Amino acid sequence: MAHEELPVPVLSSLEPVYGEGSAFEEAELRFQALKSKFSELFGCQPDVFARAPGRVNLIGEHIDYEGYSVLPMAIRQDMIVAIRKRTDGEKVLRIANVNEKYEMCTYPADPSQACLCAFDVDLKNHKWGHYFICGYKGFYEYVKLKGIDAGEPVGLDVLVDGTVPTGSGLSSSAAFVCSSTIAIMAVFNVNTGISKKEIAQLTCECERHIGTQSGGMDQAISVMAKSGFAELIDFNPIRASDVQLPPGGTFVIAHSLAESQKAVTAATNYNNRVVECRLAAIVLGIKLGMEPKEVVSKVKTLSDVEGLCVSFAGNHGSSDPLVAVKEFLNEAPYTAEEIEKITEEDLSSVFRDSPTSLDVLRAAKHFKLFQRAYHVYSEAKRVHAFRETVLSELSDEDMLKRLGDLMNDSHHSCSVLYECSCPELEELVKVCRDNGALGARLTGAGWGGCAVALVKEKIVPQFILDLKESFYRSRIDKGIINTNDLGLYVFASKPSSGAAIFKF
Ligand code: NG1
Ligand code: MG
Repeated sequence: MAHEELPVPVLSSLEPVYGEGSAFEEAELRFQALKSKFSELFGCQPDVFARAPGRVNLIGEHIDYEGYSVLPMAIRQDMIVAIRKRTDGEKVLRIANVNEKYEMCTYPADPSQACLCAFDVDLKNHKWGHYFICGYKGFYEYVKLKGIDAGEPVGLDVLVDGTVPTGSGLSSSAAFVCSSTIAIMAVFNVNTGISKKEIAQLTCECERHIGTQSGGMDQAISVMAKSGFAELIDFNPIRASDVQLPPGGTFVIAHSLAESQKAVTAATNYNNRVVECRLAAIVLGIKLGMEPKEVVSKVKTLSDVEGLCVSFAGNHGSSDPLVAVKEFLNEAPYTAEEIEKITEEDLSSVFRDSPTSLDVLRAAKHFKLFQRAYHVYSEAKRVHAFRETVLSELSDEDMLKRLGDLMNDSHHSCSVLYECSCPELEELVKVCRDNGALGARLTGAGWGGCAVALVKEKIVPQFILDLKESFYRSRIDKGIINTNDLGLYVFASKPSSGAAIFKF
């Protein structure tokens, strides 16, 4: 357990990963199709396959990068990467997709040239293949750091098959980065003796090459998930503890049909919130007695100053960081100048080592420190309340009700304090609740993508039908989606298994 490695099943035994029945049959067909498409494209068989699942986050949004625990589960939708080393001496990476919507991308095999302008994210040049290159660059950084000899870079042929909808908050990006990284490790025979935890850490760093200042939730759950369990994921160091969900409840995932392109909107959305949280932590640290110079170099996240907040609140008869937030942060948004008076340093100098943060400073007019910090500290508590509820002696009925309430509170906080919802998600969450969900919330980064609803198992089929009528019908009539594709946009989900390497 302490040093668990990735499973490496043989291709003829997909059951441990995909389960039995229709999921298994579907997976067999996908692997067969992938193999024949691979030979058609590249004239030979792949050396190895790797798969990594997407995830739904049940609770704990936008707090992983602040160092707080989150509670996701892996879903059955995944990315499979087929890969082989080229034997023709061509030092080129060819990355193709079974879905012809994605054109083949090529990159030089030299990792220092495999252009991915992480620090100059060129929006017009954002190509889907970049996510593979995240894994590729990260792999070479890793072997260099560890002194592992992976040999001279060689050309690679890669074919990808993904079933995680993109831009949906279900972490297609992490599924892609994880499956790519693992496939690369496997094709270079560098996957033994490395723990899942280490791979989770590595893949998280890999994905940052795309230019988002991600926390590690998505990669951790994709790599460490176990079938049948959600996981409480802790950070610094990464750890996963199984969470058995109560019987009688099912999580239904529904797409708002607003696509969130996180890599493209990073400066105003995702990275903006990471910067606001850092600023809130710095201001709190100073207000709570740290020297401005010291705080800027030491405080990276809100969890770094929680200790100070709690001792302050403790003096006031409470052990709650929210007390310090209310006392020391203004509800009105801060300008950069107001913050600089407190930090006694220019913000451009505070963030000089982070080009993506400097992009945020250029794009932002003001910073909502109170709201972001209040969300993070309260959401961190809700994650623990969720876990405690699951472990409690409550009846199944009361337990499900309490979990639903926590999910609703989480959504409210995401929507009002963190402002990462959007009109389509607001409508969808309301429709879910109106149709009997015990709780519903946006999941993942937000600004589009999916909602997750907790629904009593016995009403799930009716709930999905109702959602189809009250949310999707008008969109079908307008031609936004096709009736036949509805199953891709709304489905019940069970906790699925994590990443694996498949050999012949
Ligand atoms: P999605 O929804 O997959 O873009 C992102 C981050 C997570 C986490 C959530 C918000 C990446 C790869 N993932 O997820 O780490 O911060 O938002 O809770 O950036
Ligand atoms: Mg993502």
